[in-house]
Amino acid sequence: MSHRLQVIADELYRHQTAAAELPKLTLRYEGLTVDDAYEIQRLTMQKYMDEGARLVGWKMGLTSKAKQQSVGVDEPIFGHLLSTMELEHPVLSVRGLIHPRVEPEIAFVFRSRLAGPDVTVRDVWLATECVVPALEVIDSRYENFSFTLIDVIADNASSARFYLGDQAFSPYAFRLDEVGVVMRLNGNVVQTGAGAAVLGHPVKSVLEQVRMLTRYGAAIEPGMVVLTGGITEAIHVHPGDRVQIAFAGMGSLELNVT
Ligand code: 0L1
Ligand code: MG
Repeated sequence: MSHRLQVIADELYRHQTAAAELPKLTLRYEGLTVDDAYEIQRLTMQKYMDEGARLVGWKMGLTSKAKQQSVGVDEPIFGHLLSTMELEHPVLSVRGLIHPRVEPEIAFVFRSRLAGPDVTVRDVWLATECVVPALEVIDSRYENFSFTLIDVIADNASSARFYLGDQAFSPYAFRLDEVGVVMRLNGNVVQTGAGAAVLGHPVKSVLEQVRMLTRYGAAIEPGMVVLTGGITEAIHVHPGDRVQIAFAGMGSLELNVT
C-alpha cells in the first residue's frame, strides 16, 4: 500500500468527519489514476470500519447520461455504503454535512452472493431478494461540488446518507425501467424521471456494480443493499425542507430536513 494514498485517505477522512470542504485532490497530487482513487476510497472507508461502522452495501453513481456528461465521463462509478450512513427514520439532519443534495433511487437487496466477471442479468435476478424505493443524500466534500472523476471516486462517490423505504417489493412485480418518479420540494414538483434513466434499466446497474467490484476484489454479499443510481438530478436541501418522492407502484418517501 502506498504511503501517499494513505496520506490522502487520512486527509479525506478528516474533511468528511469534520464536514469541511477541501480543494480537489487532482489540483494538488499529480498522476493519480482511477485505481489509485478506488484505493483511496477503500482506505478512507476502512478508517470508519476501524471505528465500528459496518459495510452494508454499495452505491452506483454517475449512472445517467446527464450526470456522466456533467463530469465529462462515459462510465459509472461506485462507492461504499456503511451502517453509519443509513437513516433509520426519514429525517435528515444537515449537521455533519456540507451542501447535501437528495436523489431518488431504486435499491436492490440480495439473498445470495454475486461476484466474478461472468455474472449475467439472470444471475442478478436470481440473487435478488427484493427491491425497495430509496433515496440517497450526496454531499461532495469538494469546494463548490467541483471535481474530476478521480476526485469523486476517492470521495466515496459523494455518498453521505441513504434511506430505504419500509415496503419491499418483488423484483418481478413490475418493470423497474418504467417506474415513474415525481420529486416534490415543499409541495412543488422539482424533478421527474423514470427507472430507465439508470443505465437503461436498474438491473444493468447491478450488473455493472458486480463487474467493477470484481476488478477490485470485492463482491455483493448476502444481505447487502445496492443503490442503483439517481433516477433524476439531485436537489439541494436545507433545514426546514420537506422532500416527497412518489414512485409509481412503489409508494412514496417523505424526508424532513432539520
Ligand atoms: O450518486 C451519484 O450519482 C453521485 C455521484 C457523484 C456526483 C455528484 O456528487 O454529483
Ligand atoms: Mg446516487
